[in-house]
Amino acid sequence: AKKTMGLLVMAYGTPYTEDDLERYYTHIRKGRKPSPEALEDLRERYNAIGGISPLARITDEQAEALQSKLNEMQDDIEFKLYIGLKHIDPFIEDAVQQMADDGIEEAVSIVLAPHYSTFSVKSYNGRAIEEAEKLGVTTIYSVESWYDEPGFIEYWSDSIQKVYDQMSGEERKNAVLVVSAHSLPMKILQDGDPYPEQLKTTAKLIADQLQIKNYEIGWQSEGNTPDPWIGPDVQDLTRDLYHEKGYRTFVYAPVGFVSDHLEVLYDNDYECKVVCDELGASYYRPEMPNVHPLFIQTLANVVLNKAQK
Ligand code: FEC
Repeated sequence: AKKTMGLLVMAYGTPYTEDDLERYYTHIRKGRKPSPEALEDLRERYNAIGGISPLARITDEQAEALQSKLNEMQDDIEFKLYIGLKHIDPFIEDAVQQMADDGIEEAVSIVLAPHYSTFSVKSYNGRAIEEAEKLGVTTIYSVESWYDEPGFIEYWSDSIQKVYDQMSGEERKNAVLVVSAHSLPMKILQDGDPYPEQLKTTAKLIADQLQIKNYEIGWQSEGNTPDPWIGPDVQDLTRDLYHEKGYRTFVYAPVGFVSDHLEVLYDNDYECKVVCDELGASYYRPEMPNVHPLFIQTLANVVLNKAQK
């Protein structure tokens, strides 16, 4: 008989309506309400990308596509999807509770973020496992990272190649690829967090595949807190590369993210573009994975591999 397994897909979450902004931001800030100014600043960023983020829709589409792909590609396991979000409902704990209510004994969990960090993936997986242990019904096998999966590298290489193909010969000659992920507070580095090394590996694999020599690592979207964050920030990096290395075409590949959302549509497509415009440089940003079949197939391979172990 076919065995049923839970498929716990975890992602960041985003406000569904403008009214959700404050509770969402408060959750990100671990329960501390943002100041009215900070809230207004965030509201303006969402307004600049059209009011709310497409992330909720895209996360659902990715999760549904992953479930379908997994159930299509093999006959031994029936995967049943549960979505658990980090900062808004349905929370990770809600999803785990639902699995327990449904009597799911085994599940594979995957976070829709490629690189492992104590701050991100570890906290998603930790919350899921803690809730599952409390309820005592479901054993969860957690995928920890997938930043070097061949299909993931191929997705980005193809997406970046399309951008280079659009350039004039002159633009291509002066182009640099900026490969980035979300910055995190520097303190994560003290305990040997693998996050920066994993980003470097993703960047190198993509650059090797494309035979691009001019590429750099950048960090983006750093938070509004007093601690120092990992750098260089992509905007500062852009200015430095323009002045010090003479690049005139900037291609931003935010490979630490997988969807069109605020941190890409605003932090790259608006903020980095402003810097490029100021400098008179060209701005390019390849398409995000979203529900691209190669990307979904890659996630499916990773989940299946975990399920069969
Ligand atoms: O709604 C949307 O479209 C955007 C959703 C969104 C994604 C995202 C991804 C990551 N974050 C990570 C870490 C941090 C840390 C802080 C932080 C703050 C924010 C704020 C918003 C926000 N993040 Fe986020 N992040 C998204 C949205 N993030 C909004 C609050 C306003 C601001 O600071 O800009 C700082 C928390 C603090 O103040 O103490 C740290 C990491 C990722 C990538 C991995 C993942 O997806 O889990 C890491 C998407």
